[in-house]
Amino acid sequence: MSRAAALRLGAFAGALALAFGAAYGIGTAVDPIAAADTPSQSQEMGMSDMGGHDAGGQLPGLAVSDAGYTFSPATTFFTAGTKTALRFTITGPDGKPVTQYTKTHEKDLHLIVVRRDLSGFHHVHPTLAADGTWSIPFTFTAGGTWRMYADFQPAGLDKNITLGTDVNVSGLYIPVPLNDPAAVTSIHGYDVTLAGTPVAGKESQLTFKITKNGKPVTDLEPYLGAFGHLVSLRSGDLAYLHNHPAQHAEPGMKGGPSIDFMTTFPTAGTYSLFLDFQHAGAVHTAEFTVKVSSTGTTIVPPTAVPNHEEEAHEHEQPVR
Ligand SMILES: [Cu+2]
Repeated sequence: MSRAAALRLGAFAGALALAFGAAYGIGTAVDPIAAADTPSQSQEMGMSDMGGHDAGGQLPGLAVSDAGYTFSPATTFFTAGTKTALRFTITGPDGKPVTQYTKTHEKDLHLIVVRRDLSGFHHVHPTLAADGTWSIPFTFTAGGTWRMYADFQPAGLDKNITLGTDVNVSGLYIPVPLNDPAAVTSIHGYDVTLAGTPVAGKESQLTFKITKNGKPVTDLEPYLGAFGHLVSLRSGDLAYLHNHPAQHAEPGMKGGPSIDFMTTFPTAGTYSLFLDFQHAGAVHTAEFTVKVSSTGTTIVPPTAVPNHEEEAHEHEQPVR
């Protein structure tokens, strides 16, 4: 909106330049540009309104406002490396902050924060104040345009909503390319393999298997009502996919080494998958790049224990 305002201001300045241009002998080049920009921007907005010609209609996470609910951050400007508070409200159809939620995956609201190049993924759970303000201390690790997703279900609504907004973080920005698609990734000494045959537009099962030092991990701890929590984001527009764990987990249960999810990738394309799992009291996030085709591509996990040296070379991401 402020950009549209700036555009209008630009057009106004252009008109002024036109009015006084003759007297001051300055060009009028600004004006045609502003005039040309205005219709192209409204066309663009019209396109995004039609949005969901993907299978399944408008995908979650692409809109800041949907079904009468709006994601309203207190600010969208931050500085990298500075501890700050992420503060926002979800306003309802009555224009007031929502204060009552139905828990999904054991929480009233899940906040996902990731830079638009799909690096720096965080999945956190802010605190709700009585007035409907959500907040959580947070430090953006680097500059760039980041995206925040609020994944929640308002009380009284029979469906889950995921809204997204971009935020601007000043600081050093070096874009990070996605990892190549691979069936194994490593995080904090755990090796996680992925198996499945994702097909665009069809529900398919994804199976993650977790090992440590070559041994299957059989005492995964429940995390958010399951033995893992999976977020998938589509590369290109950062659409947000819901993934449903095939098994439920109660406190005290032990799981692993395999965790299954049912996922529908709406279209062919490249997706980033972020699997959160809990073991020995700590939550770890394994990242995968998955290419999805309309005919189905089988992801074959390696049969042997991963070669750590080769992996470090290929993925450049293990943190040990
Ligand atoms: Cu969550």
